[in-house]
Amino acid sequence: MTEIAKPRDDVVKKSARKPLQAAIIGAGMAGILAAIKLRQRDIDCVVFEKGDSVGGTWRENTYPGLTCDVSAHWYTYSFARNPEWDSLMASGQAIRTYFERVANEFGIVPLIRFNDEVVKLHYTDGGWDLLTASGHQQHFDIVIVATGVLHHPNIPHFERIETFRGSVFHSARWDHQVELDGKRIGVIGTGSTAAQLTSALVPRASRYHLFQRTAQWVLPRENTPYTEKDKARFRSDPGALEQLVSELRSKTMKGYATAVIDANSPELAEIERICRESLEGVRDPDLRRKLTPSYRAACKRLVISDSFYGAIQHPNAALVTSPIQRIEPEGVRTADGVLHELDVLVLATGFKVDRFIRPAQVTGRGGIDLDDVWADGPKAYLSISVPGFPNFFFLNGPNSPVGNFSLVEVAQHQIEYILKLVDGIRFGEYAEVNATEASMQRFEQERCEAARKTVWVTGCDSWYLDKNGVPASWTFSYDRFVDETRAPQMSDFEVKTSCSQADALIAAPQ
Ligand code: N01
Repeated sequence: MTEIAKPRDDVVKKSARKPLQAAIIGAGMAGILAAIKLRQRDIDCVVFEKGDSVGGTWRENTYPGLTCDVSAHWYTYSFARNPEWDSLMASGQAIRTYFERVANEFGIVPLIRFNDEVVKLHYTDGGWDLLTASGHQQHFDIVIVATGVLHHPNIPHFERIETFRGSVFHSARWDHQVELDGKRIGVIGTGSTAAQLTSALVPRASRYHLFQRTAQWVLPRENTPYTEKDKARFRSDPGALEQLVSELRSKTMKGYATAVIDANSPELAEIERICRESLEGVRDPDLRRKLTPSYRAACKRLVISDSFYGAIQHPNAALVTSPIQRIEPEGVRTADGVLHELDVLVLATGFKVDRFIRPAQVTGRGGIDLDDVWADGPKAYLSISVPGFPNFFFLNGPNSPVGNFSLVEVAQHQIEYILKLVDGIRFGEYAEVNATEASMQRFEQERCEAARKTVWVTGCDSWYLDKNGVPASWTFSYDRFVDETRAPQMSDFEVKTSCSQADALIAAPQ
């Protein structure tokens, strides 16, 4: 039987603690979390943030209609619940404000080096030499990568896009100087972003064009507001709030978590039924046909919206399904020869999801390059540790649970696990720790095997799939994720003691 690491605080005296310096890369939801948790253990840390404020994806995305389609109370740190959420699903701005507030209240902001992108990390002398774009160099004992998944905009090549006379930008690079009211607006893409944009922009545009390459399944969900009475109850009764979080979690988990990992499950059939029923509400049969996906529901990430179908049926709106041929000065020319004249063109074309810490150059033990290790795609044991990269941990790393889950909760499970590994360093049990090659291989084999049953491989293209067509996600049950991240199985890790630790052992009185 494999042994389970014990909680170190219970078994090792405080005097045995080794002072550690940690680097956290990214000051988004996961980076703020890591900083709070490390500071609670008196571990010194510096947070490196390439932007000028905290919030990560909630700082970068500011597009009209931005809402988190995961319920707000579930998308909240368990140690900093927020009775003030206005509705079931919160706006992007409200979420950004929440993370800013938490970072301030927990004293994290002074630990952050803003506008300083990490460009190089090199493992040497039992720790990491870090270099930033500004030339700052520092040595750290551990590194926690919290750079997010949906971070680097995917900007496809559209022929002659540079000739467009109007304004063009990616959804995650919104240009707030551009006037929208009364304008002819085009949006390329039909993912979660485009669906939210459609609901927000149709009422404002003089004419709205949605350029669809693939129809999406849309799950309706009403964004119920919380009343002042609800909020007062959540403020005065934390138990009631926890009960609500638990209900919100189990509602999603019961249906969605099973549906995605088992394409033959009744849960998936039920999701499909609800989506179809909602689609039936589209009155024009031709529009309904165009909006009907030809693949299984949840194969791509489910779009959650109860306003998208209403918006796309508005007299101002047009769903364009003829492929985009090129961009012209006046607008978008499609393969059927039609020119769709536009003032504003938004690329809601998603993200490059295989970057993680990159483009930073990362070299581990013996000079191995992370780019080479990941030549076939990013991989990490339990999404957390990579063989050959000691004391280097990911939050929401490669193949972590993604989709319609709360990534806040996912990151909380992962940080607690990482802290147990860090405790081994802190209390002098070892100086270096990383997953073994064998555990990494076994995990990957099992993960790829489990992928065969998932809905993600049932015949659609999506950002869940890596370049080999394997889901770049957690392909097991969510329960297994919770279980496996409870505590490290130390036989899956390679540990090394430092020379000074070995000396101390020799010199220790018998
Ligand atoms: O991006 P996407 P997104 N020509 O990758 C199309 C999270 N999120 O920004 O399907 C024409 O889903 C592409 O077409 P196709 C969430 O996890 C969360 O919308 O490949 N079209 C597709 O329609 C989500 O999944 C919230 O045929 C092109 C679209 O662009 C993730 O972010 C809100 C094209 C890209 O869809 C990404 O969502 C918003 C081309 N050359 C986002 N290239 C929450 O509420 C691409 N497309 C939590």
